[in-house]
Amino acid sequence: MKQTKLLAVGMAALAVSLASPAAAQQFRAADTHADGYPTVEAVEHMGELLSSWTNGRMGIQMFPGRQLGEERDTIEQTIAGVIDINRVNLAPLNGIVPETAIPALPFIFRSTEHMRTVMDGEIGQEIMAAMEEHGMVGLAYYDSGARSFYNSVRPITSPADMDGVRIRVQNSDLFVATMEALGANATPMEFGQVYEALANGVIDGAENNWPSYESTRHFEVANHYTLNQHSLSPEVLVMSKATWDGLSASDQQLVLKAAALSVPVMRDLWDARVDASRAIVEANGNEILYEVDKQPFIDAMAPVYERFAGTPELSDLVERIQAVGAE
Ligand code: BDP
Repeated sequence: MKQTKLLAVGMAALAVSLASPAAAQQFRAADTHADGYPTVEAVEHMGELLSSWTNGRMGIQMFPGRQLGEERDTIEQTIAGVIDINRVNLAPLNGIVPETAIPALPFIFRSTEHMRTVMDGEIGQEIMAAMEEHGMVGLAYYDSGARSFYNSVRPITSPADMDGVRIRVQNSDLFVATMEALGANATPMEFGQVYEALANGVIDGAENNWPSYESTRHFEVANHYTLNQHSLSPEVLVMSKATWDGLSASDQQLVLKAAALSVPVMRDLWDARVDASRAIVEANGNEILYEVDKQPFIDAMAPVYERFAGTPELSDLVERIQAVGAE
């Protein structure tokens, strides 16, 4: 009897160890977006690559939809080594890594092509390198389209229309300053709280790209969308430095390779999702201003550049970005 029991325990232990080899490493990954969002799918793709290359020794366990918290919390947990991989926008990193504010500056990029050329090149690498002393290792940049204003009060046709409008922004002083330079009242708030705040009238509006405006259903409670495209602030995929340091050099290379291969996957999914989201919002009958004169918005940004790119190093970075040739 005793022996049978021991045998059963032994068999069970064997089954567990076969199912999950002792050395298996499932990186815990966080994303504020729900299942099916392009960033979530891209990181899942990265996990499949890692797992197939290593026979399941490395992989990714994705926690989408804020299961591990809002972005500010997940960033803290990533730095602490509790979360291994985190996909966030650059904006909530602005207060931790000053260099990340530069690609998030309003109107710094001329186009998506310009943004991709900069972020995929030397400058993007430099900004990732700056994250390391803050406990994060940059793995890849993803697209985030263009952020534009939406609100429930009136169509925004010029900065004058922003006067006194209460706009939610990400947890970034840069975004607060951007709204204030336009005369709006900025309210930093976590992404997951915005729908309710819009619905209850605590705020009048927010700013985001097509897929976020649609997937959050903000478009149902904030009818006016103006495509002023003030920020192309990209998404970034980071690994906790604590996790990274625990990997062998060859595993680190595999992680980087899988992340790099997830970028074109993300971008294809993104382009399709932008079209799909736009179609949903248009079918809802929202008031969308496609063409807006950006110049008055750009002109109002001088104090923002002065404050966030004021040091010689950061203003040099701005100039180098502007000098990068792309459409
Ligand atoms: C979305 C980004 C997400 C941010 C969100 C926000 O993908 O990372 O959390 O905007 O506005 O576009 O908070």
